[in-house]
Amino acid sequence: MPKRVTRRDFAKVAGAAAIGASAGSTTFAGRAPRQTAGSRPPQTATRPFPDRFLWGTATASYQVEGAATEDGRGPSIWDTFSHTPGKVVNNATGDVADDHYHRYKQDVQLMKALGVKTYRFSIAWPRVFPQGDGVPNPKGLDFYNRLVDELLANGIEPFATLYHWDLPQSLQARVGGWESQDTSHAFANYTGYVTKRLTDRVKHIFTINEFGAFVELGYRLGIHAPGLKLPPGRFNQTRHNAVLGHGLAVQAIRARAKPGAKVGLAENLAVCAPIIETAEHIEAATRATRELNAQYMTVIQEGRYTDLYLKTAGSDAPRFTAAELKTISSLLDFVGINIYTPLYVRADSSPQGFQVVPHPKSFPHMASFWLFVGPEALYWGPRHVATIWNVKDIYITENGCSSSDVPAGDGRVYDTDRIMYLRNYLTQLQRATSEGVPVRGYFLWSLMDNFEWADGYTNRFGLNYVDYQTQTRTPKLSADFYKEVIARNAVA
Ligand code: GBH
Repeated sequence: MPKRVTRRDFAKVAGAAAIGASAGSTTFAGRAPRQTAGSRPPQTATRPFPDRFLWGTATASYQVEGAATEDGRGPSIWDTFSHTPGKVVNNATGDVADDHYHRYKQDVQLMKALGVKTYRFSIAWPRVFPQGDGVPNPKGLDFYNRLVDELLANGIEPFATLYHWDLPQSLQARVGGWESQDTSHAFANYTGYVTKRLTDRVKHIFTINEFGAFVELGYRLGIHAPGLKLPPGRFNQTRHNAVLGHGLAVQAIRARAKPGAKVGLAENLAVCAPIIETAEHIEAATRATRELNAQYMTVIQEGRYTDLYLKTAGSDAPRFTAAELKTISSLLDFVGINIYTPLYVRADSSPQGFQVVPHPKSFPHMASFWLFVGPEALYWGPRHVATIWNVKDIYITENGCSSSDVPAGDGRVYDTDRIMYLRNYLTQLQRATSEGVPVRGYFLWSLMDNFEWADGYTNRFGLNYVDYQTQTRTPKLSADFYKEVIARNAVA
């Protein structure tokens, strides 16, 4: 009796063949290519990105640096939160993370190997002002001076974010963090200090990363630092204080920057994709994008809260002055949007005129359960920003995904799912740029695996695999893919 081939056997054989092929198998060598239309190489050259498109990668201070108590760094709310048992998966902390504080030169070489032209990093406020305000700590800023110099020496343009969630713990303890406008003013002060010292070399500054994440998760849902669940009135005021901090920072940057420095923000816009691309659904998705970003991007762009937001909040609406709204909507030089997943919207007969359609249970997602695969987000996100607010310079400041990366026998990670995700998303981004949507660059999240906030080290987003025991970095297959995209300036 011949042995029955089970599904598992079949998968093994198929898997072995796949690895063989990627290692340069010669199985098909010597065979004359058949001259059919299908045997022509894929026409990627017809799907190029604009000239001088800026390809980059991104990270954030608390997620990669480690060195939590070195050179005078004060504690941040993420030190406190991650050291509170039960808040982060496996009680992981960013004490060491990727040890990037000590290994930044090696990490710049990883960027160089990819061929990226730019790198987006964030500055840890508590390194520069250990108490959040008061006496600065020049040794803390020195790290960023060294990093910037190393990047420039390797031909990589630095883009710096001033706030990626590591609020000085002292401000949280003394004034309640973003619950108080003292924090908004302290942020502007810190911003001015850094701007004066870095903008001779750093020409692109982002104020704040993702209001839509750190305010909501940290002050309403309690699953990020500082872990609060504020009632609606206090919470809406916290949202307002955060965008006010952004506006004050824009003014501080304008006042202290060296010539040629530009300012923007990096927001995780709620991107509404029309469920079907018809005029009525597109109109509904556009309206939904304005409304669902009312507390952050919309007020920053328009200088007013939407009627629907204020009406829905009722007596819990934030208190604000006309002068504050003017500050919040200070003109920006560019807009950065972090895009991972869309919301699917359709037109309906409700008063608001749209419905967000929930995902069915079978909707595919990446390793993070929230990361539904919706490549159209990278088309509709920048397109909405350009059409709704007439923005002329847009950057995709984050896009990428988590995969259940496991090193194979040869030590490499064959993350075909990440490549699938990236190829589909980049195809949609190219669709946008080919229609003239003014996207100037793209920062892939992330250069390497890192501390994924409340998920600890369980979800990996890197192009480079990090062995946290040895701090070894190994390029994944997706690093080869991204390198090819950059080299061709086209989807590979
Ligand atoms: C970005 O946020 C962050 O800027 C970056 O630091 C992070 O590493 C990266 O994404 C990957 O996650 O589990 O229900 O709490 C992306 C927007 C908003 C997505 C919060 C995850 C948490 C969902 N994030 N969301 S939940």
